[in-house]
Amino acid sequence: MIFKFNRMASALCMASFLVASAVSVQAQEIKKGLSIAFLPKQINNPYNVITGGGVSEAVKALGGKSKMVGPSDAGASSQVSYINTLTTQKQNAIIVSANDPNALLPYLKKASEAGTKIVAVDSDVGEDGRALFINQANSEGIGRAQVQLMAKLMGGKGEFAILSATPNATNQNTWIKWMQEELEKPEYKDMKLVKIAYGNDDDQKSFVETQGLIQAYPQLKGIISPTTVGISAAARYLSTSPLKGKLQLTGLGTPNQMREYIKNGTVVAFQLWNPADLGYLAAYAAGHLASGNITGKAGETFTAGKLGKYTIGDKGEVILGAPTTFDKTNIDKFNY
Ligand code: RAM
Repeated sequence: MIFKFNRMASALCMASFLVASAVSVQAQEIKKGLSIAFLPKQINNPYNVITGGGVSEAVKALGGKSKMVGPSDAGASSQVSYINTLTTQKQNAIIVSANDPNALLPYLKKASEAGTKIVAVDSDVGEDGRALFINQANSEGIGRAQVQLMAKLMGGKGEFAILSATPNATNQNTWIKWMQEELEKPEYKDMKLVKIAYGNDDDQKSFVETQGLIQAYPQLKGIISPTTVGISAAARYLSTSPLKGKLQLTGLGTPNQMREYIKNGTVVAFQLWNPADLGYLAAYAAGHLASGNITGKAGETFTAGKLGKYTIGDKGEVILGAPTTFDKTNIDKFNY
């Protein structure tokens, strides 16, 4: 009897194990035919275009339909009408890089209520507005590394400024907060952050702001521009200025936009991650959410095609990986 019971119990155990593993295998499958939209900060920023390329590559591999829609300026509320349209269209998921952490919240909530899954990428919205935030790298690490690099370039001494994106950008503001924390350390006592200027992720405005910083602070030794639009505009300005090679410029840029400035000695080093991988990862995350495989809880895992397996961290954050530092020794190995 006991023997029989044990056999029955182990058969039941085995059966439930098989069911459980079948469920977990099936649970990782992404539904075909999903519609996944990417709403970047602005559509005419090369960085966003590369991220969009990663989204569309992944969605294609998943057998879904993707599109990239968005404003031509990175204004705080210019993304709202796009969210509303995508909600009406009943997209399965929206991947959004926010120009403002709060301005989009009520509209994203409405989209979620209507059944659209929300994934923030690159620049977060408030935690209430999305299930996941796909972050390019650890925000604290990005901020601190920018100051460390600047210190090395300007010999730890002198005035420097930050040329940021828009005043409300979640990502830049978070990085700047960590830059300021890093600057509290005694080793930076001879460095002074004199101004945070905003080029609004607009090429012309960033160019003019660079000129303004140089005029207002004649002793300026460096500029950190943690935006691909800002750093390339500042590099263009400096490349024809007598300060070329004297005023140190670093920040976050795409290798393709910065290559000529590295080669002609305007810039020594800068950093970034692969924006295409960021979009690719966000699209897989969106696919898994829309298929019910994950909900955004810390500890859940999912696979992202060629990028492998990811685990969701606290507050629904998923980190792509560590950034790369580019200089004249490695820039030619990168094409994005
Ligand atoms: C710009 C945007 C983007 C940021 C990069 C580094 O393209 O502001 O949000 O992540 O720079």
